[in-house]
Amino acid sequence: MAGWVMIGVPSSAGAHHAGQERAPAALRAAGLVDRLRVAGVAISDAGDLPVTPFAVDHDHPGARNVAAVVTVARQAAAAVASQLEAGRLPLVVGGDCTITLGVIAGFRRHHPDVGLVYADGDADLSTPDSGGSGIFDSTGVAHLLGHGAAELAGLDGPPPLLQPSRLAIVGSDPRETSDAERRFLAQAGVSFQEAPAVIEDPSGAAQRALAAVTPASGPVVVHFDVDMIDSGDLPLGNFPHYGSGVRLQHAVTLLRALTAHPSFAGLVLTEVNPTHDTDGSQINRYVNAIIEVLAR
Ligand SMILES: [Mn+2]
Repeated sequence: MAGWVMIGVPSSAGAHHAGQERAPAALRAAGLVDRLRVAGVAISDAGDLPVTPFAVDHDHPGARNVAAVVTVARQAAAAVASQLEAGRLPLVVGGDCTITLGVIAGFRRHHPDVGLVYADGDADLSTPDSGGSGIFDSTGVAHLLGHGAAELAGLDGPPPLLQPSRLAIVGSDPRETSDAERRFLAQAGVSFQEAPAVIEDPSGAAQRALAAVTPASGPVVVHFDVDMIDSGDLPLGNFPHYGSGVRLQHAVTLLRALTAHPSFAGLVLTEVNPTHDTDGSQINRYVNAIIEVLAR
C-alpha cells in the first residue's frame, strides 16, 4: 500500500465568489499533511493543480465560468487517475464542489463501477436552465447523473458519470431541497438522507449510505462539503448554512464510519473558504476533525 496522497485543487471557478482557491494552501499551513503523518497516517503531497480563482462572467448568466469549471475538473481527473495508477489513496483538497465531478471521472478510468457517498449541505441538483444563480457549485449531483451542461456531464464520455444506484447523498439541509427534487431522487433510486438523520445517528446514517452503494463491487469515494455543518458551529463553508443543526462532531462520526469501510477509496474535501476565518482558529478545528476522521 503506497498510502495517501494529497492533491490540492485550488479552484473557486464554480463558486459564488473567490476564496476557496486558497484552501489547499491554508490547510497545508495549518498542518493537514504534517499532522496526519504525526498521527500515523502515511501520506505524501503531490502539490497543487493550477490556481483557478472565481471570475465574473457576464456572458453566461445560466452557466457561469463553465469553461474554467470543465478545465479544472479535467485536471483533477488526470491527477486522480495518475495517483490511482501509482496505487495511492487520493485526498483531494478543493476547491469548490464541482471538483468531485473530475475526481469521479478520474476514478472511472480505472474503476468504471466507482460509487460515491456525497456528504453535503445541499443535494446540488440545480442545472444551468433551472433559473438560479448560474453558479456551478450547486449543480454537481445533477451533472454526475447526466443533466445540465453537456461539456460537464460528458466529462468522461457519454453521460452519466455515475449510475444513480452508485450514489448516496447524506446530510443535506432540508430547507435547501424541494419536494420535486426529493421525488426526482427517489424515482432515480438515489439513496437520500437529510441532516436530521445525521444528527440523530451519524453512524447509522453512514451505514445506510454504505449499504446503498456497496452491493456493487467498485470502490467508494467520499465527498465532504464543509457546508454540511451548521455555520453556527463552524462558519467555514463558502456559502452559509446557519441553523441546520449538524455539528462538527456529527460530521466526524459520519466520516469516520464512511472511511473505515473496506470499499472506501478516496476522500474529497470541498468548500472551505479561508477568508471566512480571521484568526485561523476554525481552520484549525477543521484540520483536527479531518485527523480524527483518518487516524486509525
Ligand atoms: Mn456542496
